[in-house]
Amino acid sequence: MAGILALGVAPAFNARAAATLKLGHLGNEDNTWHKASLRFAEEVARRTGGALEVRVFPNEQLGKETDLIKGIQLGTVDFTITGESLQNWAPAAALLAVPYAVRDLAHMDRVVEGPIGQRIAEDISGRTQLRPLCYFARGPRYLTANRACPTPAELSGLKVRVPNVPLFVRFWEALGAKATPMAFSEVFTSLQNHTIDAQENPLALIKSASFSEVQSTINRTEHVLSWIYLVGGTRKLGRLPADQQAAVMAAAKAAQEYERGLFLEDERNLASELTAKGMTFAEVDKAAYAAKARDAVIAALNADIRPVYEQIIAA
Ligand code: 2Q2
Repeated sequence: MAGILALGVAPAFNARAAATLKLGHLGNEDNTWHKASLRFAEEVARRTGGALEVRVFPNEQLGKETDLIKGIQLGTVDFTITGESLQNWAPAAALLAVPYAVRDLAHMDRVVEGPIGQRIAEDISGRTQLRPLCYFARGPRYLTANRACPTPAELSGLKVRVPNVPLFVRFWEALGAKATPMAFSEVFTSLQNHTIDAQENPLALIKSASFSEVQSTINRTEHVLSWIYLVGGTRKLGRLPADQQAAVMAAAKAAQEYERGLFLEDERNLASELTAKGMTFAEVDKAAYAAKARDAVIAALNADIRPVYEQIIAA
């Protein structure tokens, strides 16, 4: 038997062997992004009869968000979860996360699933070689700090970490803060050693990253409502047989539906869970935040995407 395997059967066996694809993201194991990624991997395996295996790496283990984007372009990583950081390659990706543009979840779904979302996704695919496969809704972003910031006046000189998103830098600078771009995996330690004073994120990431240990106050800024894409490398995906490509797309849709259930459940509980961990919610004058940053936000959008911003507001 050993001889037969060595001579004739091995190639056939190889042809059936699983190809392994890698998915890296910044959330930890408790985050819905991770759970949805695991579901995506299961669905891909099931729908390809095990021919494709997706390995999932949380916590920026496989690289920081920007490195993962570059890794997909180079072909060393296959999938990640990303959004407005893609504005460094595709200006339209800024439209995912314009401060005070998307009003609620229904508005977000209309935008993403309609022609505006299609235009954004096409711009991303065309300019980055990353193809959006499905999207996950996110809760509003809140400013956390060790004090209440009811109006922009309290932000003067405050060192606020932002992701590598030029639009966010402009927004926080317009509000008077010192915006500091930094990878997500460095935020906890930087808050702990006071390299930065504050950060801003949806409650889900505030909780899963344990920011309650280093930040006392969640300011109800709710300044950005955005979604995020599960993306795959256009080139690598394009080389898969058509049935496997279809399986990956179907698996992504299944992961999206699964994540939405987890997201809604999370949103119901996050505020009380964070309060139980000792964080305090502080009211803010959102209109004052929005008004002070409005001109800077519009100026930060490229002229050719400004009309799309107007369409988002009107949608
Ligand atoms: O704070 C973070 O790093 C995330 O919430 C980012 O907003 C998010 O990953 C974006 O950088 C998406 O491109």
